[in-house]
Amino acid sequence: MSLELISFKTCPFVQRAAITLAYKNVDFKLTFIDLADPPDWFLEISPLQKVPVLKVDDEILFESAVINEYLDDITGAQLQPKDALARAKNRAWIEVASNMLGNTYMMKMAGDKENFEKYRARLVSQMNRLEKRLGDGPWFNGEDFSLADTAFAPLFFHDAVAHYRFSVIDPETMPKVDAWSRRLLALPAVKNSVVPEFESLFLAALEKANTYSWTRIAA
Ligand SMILES: N[C@@H](CCC(=O)N[C@@H](CS)C(=O)NCC(=O)O)C(=O)O
Repeated sequence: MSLELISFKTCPFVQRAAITLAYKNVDFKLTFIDLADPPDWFLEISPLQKVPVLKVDDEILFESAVINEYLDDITGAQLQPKDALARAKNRAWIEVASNMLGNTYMMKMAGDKENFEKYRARLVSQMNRLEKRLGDGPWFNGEDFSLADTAFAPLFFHDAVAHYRFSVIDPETMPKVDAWSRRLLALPAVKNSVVPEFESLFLAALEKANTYSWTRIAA
């Protein structure tokens, strides 16, 4: 079976799949597209016209959470709880992570301080809720590393961009989130889940869109 992951270089949702694949040592082909000018073949195969798309031989899968569950099902030791309720709760929290990724994007892409602060406040409140959900770790479910970890890792990766310049994690009030985040960022599968030029591409996008976050970096 051949696996091909269709990617955009700064997309955190693609990063989830890349982390799962690397963590499980699975070989795959990585194909980059430019979302500003998507090729026709991509528009043809992607129902929501979004990345990630996973090609499994000639079949098409989309949606990062679904792709990760499939990848987990077909490879190695399972990264999902066996208990049905625990598994469902993990899925629900992965959805929270998706929402938080959306708020992170909206915060960094905000054109003015007011919108930046609006999305920042939403994220801080979500991080506080996450802090209450976490146990003693080391991972989201305790001892067992899971797809919840591979789904949240890109959020923390983006939180750390520009030397934590826009981090919403307060180590004093969110010690569990802070420790979990740093543990995830230290994993090779997470470190190597983006291209080396990730940060410069991301910052260039902030500059190009004339964002409030860029004016703060440039000041
Ligand atoms: N719910 C989707 C979200 C994927 C997503 O938003 N991808 C963005 C890039 S990071 C995208 O392809 N955007 C293109 C568009 O919306 O036209 C998932 O989890 O896979």
